[in-house]
Amino acid sequence: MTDSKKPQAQYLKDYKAPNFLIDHTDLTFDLQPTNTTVTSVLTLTRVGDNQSPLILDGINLRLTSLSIDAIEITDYSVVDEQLIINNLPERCKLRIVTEISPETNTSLEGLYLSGGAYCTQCEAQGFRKITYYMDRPDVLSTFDVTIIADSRYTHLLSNGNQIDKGETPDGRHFSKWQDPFKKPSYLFALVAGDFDVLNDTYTAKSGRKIDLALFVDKGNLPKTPHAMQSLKKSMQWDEERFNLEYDLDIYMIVAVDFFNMGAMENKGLNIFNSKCVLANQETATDKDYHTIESIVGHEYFHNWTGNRVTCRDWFQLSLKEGLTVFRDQEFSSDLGSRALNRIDAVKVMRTHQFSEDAGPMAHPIRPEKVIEMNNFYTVTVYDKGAEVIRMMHTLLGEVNFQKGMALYFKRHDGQAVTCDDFVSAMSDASGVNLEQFKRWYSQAGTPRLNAVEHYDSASNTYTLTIEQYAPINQPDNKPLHIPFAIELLDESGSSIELQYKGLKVSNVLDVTDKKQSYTFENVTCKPVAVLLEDFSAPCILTQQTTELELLHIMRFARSDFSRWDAQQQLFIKAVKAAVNSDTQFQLSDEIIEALRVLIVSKQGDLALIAELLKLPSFDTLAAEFEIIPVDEIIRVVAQFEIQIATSLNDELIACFGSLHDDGSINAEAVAVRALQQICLHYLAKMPSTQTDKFIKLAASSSNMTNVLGALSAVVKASHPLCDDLLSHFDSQWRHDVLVMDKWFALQAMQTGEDAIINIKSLYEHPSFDFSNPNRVRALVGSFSYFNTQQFHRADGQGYELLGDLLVNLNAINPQNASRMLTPFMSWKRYDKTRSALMKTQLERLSNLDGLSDDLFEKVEKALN
Ligand code: B3K
Ligand code: ZN
Repeated sequence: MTDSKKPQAQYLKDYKAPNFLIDHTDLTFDLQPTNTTVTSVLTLTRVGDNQSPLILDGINLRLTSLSIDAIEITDYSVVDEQLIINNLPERCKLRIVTEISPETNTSLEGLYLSGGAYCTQCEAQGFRKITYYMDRPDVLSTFDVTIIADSRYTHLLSNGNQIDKGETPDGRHFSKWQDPFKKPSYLFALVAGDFDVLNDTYTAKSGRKIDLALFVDKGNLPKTPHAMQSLKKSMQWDEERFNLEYDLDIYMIVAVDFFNMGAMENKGLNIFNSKCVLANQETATDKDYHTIESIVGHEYFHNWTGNRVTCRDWFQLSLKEGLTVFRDQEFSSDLGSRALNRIDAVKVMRTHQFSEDAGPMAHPIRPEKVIEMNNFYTVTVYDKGAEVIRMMHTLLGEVNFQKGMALYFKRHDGQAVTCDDFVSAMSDASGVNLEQFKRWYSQAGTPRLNAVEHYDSASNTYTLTIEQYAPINQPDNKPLHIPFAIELLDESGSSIELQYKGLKVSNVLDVTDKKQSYTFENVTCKPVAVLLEDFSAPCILTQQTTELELLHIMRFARSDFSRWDAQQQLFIKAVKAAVNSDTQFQLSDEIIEALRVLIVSKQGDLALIAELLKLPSFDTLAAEFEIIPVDEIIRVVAQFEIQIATSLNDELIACFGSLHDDGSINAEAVAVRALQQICLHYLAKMPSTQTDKFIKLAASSSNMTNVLGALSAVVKASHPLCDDLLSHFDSQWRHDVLVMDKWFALQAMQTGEDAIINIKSLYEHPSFDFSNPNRVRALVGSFSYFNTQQFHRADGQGYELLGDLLVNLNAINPQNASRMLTPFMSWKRYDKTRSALMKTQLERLSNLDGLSDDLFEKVEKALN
């Protein structure tokens, strides 16, 4: 690529306010598969100096007419992806007519026709694929939208309220929508299709009645009640916890099969990936039910955090995403188990976010340089962004945090603002100084903390010294403001009150310096310290803790999250010791005994026990090594699992046999299934008549969680029942693509010499489709993320499989391709043979003709 052809980066520091406002946008769509006409009338006001031209963004548009105040003009230029018009009056109406081809748009961005429905996706910069526009989030406009289509598209939907509908003289029909709230173009939506509809209503706290409508493909109505319930719960929760009420008279959700992400929060008209809406007990797992509730909540919560107050520019994405993830996590925690939700969130941080932060795509939660914005919808912006909001919540407390939220809306409702504006509202409302805290927004990388403890029995004092280090890949980072929560346990497992100078003090230490010490008095015995309780900051902590101390924490910490965390540390320590040892290494008797107690006593939340029994994921373990010892980690984990399965075989059988769920999706039944599933995971490794019976029982259940638990257990154990059960599942579910995704994901986990050939042959399976992101992610995504043994084959065939896919996907759907590339980003962390093979695939992409901006940005970063 020559330099002039290289995609250009945008920088946060170059932000300039717009020269024009778009007071109103009037759009008319005449929908046709390959030649949809879009007529756009923009009411413009100049706000910049009168020399400045109007610059509109547009990609793949055929411009057919351009007029100002009803007079056709020719004095304009189209340069690259911009339409430039000079000498516009201070106020005018600009009419633009363009044509687009939704049917051939496979990028699933802009307006596209897939699965029999027209649908849009405009965030971040997809609106420019629909018409010429100031496609930036700080240009807010009211919208009127008219949709004209053939009558087989029975539902014609857009944002806001429907104000007209009828027939056209040529036998087609139309619908007209008006959105009274000003919004940026990325929140625009249009859907045209033939759907079944679930209608409901919600009465808001104020007494206002709101219509709710859920649109799904014909025949799917029985799978909609859970999503509708989730929506109503979200509306109620946001009123109760955040004092926020819905603002329009109708809230619509449409489920479509072809969608790049989970869902999109378009004003009044959310568009969802069907896998994030549709569920019944036979087809969806408990995890699916949880995900649906959380995503429905997430999109709903965006109505205030994202839509009413939006981002000034895309560098501020975490303003809405970090905050909204925090809100959806709190929603799930208030409605379900706080500990399990925290465990899930921390797993995401430790497996995906830490690795992103340590690799070539490392960026602060507010990035400073971007080539393709779609590449920045990352675990860093979303999940680390949510951790940053959570830290503010910890520093301020719930009452002050809510005061901060109220001030934020009072100041900025209807505006496009920055992350700094949010922090200012939090700080002004609470009186807490957050100046140093703001560094979390501008510094990339995971901070490392080292904790050193000292107990002085003569003075009964306990001193904790915390030192913070810049991440290895970000050596210039300055010390951060870190809320560091602790608990001290005595020998009997009771919590010791924290005292200093005779007074009780907070358990959240304000760490601000590079090195700081904290002394606590009246500590009458050497305590066992629970550090970074509840993962109070997204950091990597090192501390010298013995196995006995970790077992003590696992038993007695007041935070269930920290109990789980201690258990993870026990496993991690054991794996590391085993990897570094030449001899056969075993989990200690004490660890096995602790697991035995958990299974036998079954005390407390069974879902938590299930988590406590799981070994850490490959990625969590890999993070512990500079160069990832792939074969050793796989070997040691397999060895430990066999050890657990053998030593606790009787207990696991008894535990599985003693558990019964009532088939519902309440928390107790979900927990029972979770514990049964982990029992089966171990039991499948020790085939016996008894365990085969359990496996067959679960596999024939009418509950998908049980079925998938059995299938996953047999696949991972290469159990003799594996082939039969998989082929039965295929014949049973071929009619349901979403269920077949589970089957593809199971197939992707196969090991054995022919695994690669077998997986490739599934591209020919009637349910597979390269243009559908769900299918591609189910098969190839599961393979490259989770089938470590085959993906990292030393002969490079696993890498080649992913490389081939990316070459293919680059032309079909660059956004999906770029997401699928991620496993290659950490190529430098593998041994010489593997890293050279991965690099070859990256170079192959780098030399590809027509490489998309999405892939270019990541490939270039990876190789440099
Ligand atoms: N805001 C959308 C994500 C858009 C992704 C664009 N590539 C969904 C969400 O975070 O709620
Ligand atoms: Zn979001």
